Amino acid sequence: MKSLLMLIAILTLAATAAANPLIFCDWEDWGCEGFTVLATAGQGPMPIFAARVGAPDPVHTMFGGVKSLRLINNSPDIVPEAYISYVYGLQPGDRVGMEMAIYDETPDGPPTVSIWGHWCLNLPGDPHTIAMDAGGVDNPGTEAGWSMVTCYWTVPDLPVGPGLGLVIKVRVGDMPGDRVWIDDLFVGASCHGGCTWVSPCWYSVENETTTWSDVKSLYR
Ligand SMILES: [Ca+2]
Ligand SMILES: [Ca+2]
Repeated sequence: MKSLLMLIAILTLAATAAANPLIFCDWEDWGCEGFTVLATAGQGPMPIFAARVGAPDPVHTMFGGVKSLRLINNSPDIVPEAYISYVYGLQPGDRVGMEMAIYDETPDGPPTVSIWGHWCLNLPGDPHTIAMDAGGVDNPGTEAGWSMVTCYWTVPDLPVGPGLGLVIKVRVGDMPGDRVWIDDLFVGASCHGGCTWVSPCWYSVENETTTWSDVKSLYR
């Protein structure tokens, strides 16, 4: 929770931001029924098996809920990726922040999990074209079980256009059958020109401002 509040504070304090959105996705029935991930990348027609699951699979319960998202590697030679959020309409210098719960059964070894991003010029229509790698965090968990992971990106000097944005993704390594779980995804951005956010659960539109209080009020 501390890092989440920091995420909000950093994005809110961005000096000339026109909007400070925050979207939330928890893969529960009320917001995400039928939805798992936005897209996948890797080998074959289904490089990751993505499913909304409940007990006995692990579920992150900090904010309530009975479901999480399970990701299983199905890509023999390339580490597959699950795309979980897009933010576009960005400009160089804008910031994007993300916090999410990750369940890694093996913090010191495979299966591995990474939170990664790539910059794209063609969102939302073609999220697979990579204009530039955006980096991320490898194996963020420090102990077996759930870890809250935070990551920030600043838009580099790329051609400005309506499709300039960030694809946030989860990499699941290293072998077919390896699995991780994620839950309770927050994505915020400081957008100088207004931007659009997409997640498997909710869609946010330009200039819509969703605050942490708004999110919490939906779950009382
Ligand atoms: Ca959940
Ligand atoms: Ca691991």
